[in-house]
Amino acid sequence: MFVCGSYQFDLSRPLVMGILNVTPDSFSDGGLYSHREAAISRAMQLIEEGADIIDVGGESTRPGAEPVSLQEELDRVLPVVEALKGVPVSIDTFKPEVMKAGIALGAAMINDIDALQNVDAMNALSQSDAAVCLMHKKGSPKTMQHRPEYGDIVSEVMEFLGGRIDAALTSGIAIDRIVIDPGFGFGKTLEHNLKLLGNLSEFKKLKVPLLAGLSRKSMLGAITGQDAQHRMAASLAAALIAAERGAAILRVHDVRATVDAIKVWDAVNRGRA
Ligand code: 8Y7
Repeated sequence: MFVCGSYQFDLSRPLVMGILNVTPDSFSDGGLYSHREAAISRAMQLIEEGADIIDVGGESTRPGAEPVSLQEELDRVLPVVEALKGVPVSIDTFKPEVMKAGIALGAAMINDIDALQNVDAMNALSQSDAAVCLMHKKGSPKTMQHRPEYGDIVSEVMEFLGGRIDAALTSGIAIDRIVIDPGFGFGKTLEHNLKLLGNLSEFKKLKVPLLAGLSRKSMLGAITGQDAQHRMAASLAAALIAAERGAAILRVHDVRATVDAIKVWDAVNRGRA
């Protein structure tokens, strides 16, 4: 059982987490009001397409991205969280203030690319009933793609995540609220990413649900030669590979297509639709 605020998921099939970027570059029509409305209607569309959780992000964490001020991030994210009461919402943030304010407005999960390494972030979670995704990255979004090096990537990432699970448990976060993620593309070369995906089932040893974020990532561009707008087929292939290797949550842009792909995968595993 995965407990996410007031929601519970039995994980009998992989969950689909729909990505909702609330950044000016993700909606080209300007103004804060229309921008907000566009984000909310996009969230409703993702739910209608079958998303189990909506991951709302107000700051781009793509390689090379510039940081956003706290106030700007609060202004982008909180109205959307508030409008999505009754929907399982995750907030993609590493800022403790955004975590606290978002949880107070009903967010069920925090997706922290910093894996609660900030003490205030850890406290924000331990004083709540929200779930948390602990993600591995090497370096900061600005610098992480500058020649990342590992000995054995799978064991290094596992060791990090195991340590973060222990820290979260020690601070009082229940095990059924913790999810881990190897952080595809965050300080990893193509080879590193391929090794992590190929060996994803190793992470099951850590005994908490696994989240995989592969949707439209540059590793898929490197494999197929397709630009980000034309990576849906590659993303579906990657999502199914992750599911086959034990991913419990798939973080994706193309919700409807992923839900259909998972239905086929699940029907074959069960021997019935
Ligand atoms: C991931 C993520 C991004 C991921 C988790 C993108 C915020 C880059 N990727 N969070 N965030 N896992 N947990 O291409 O892989 O979506 S941003």
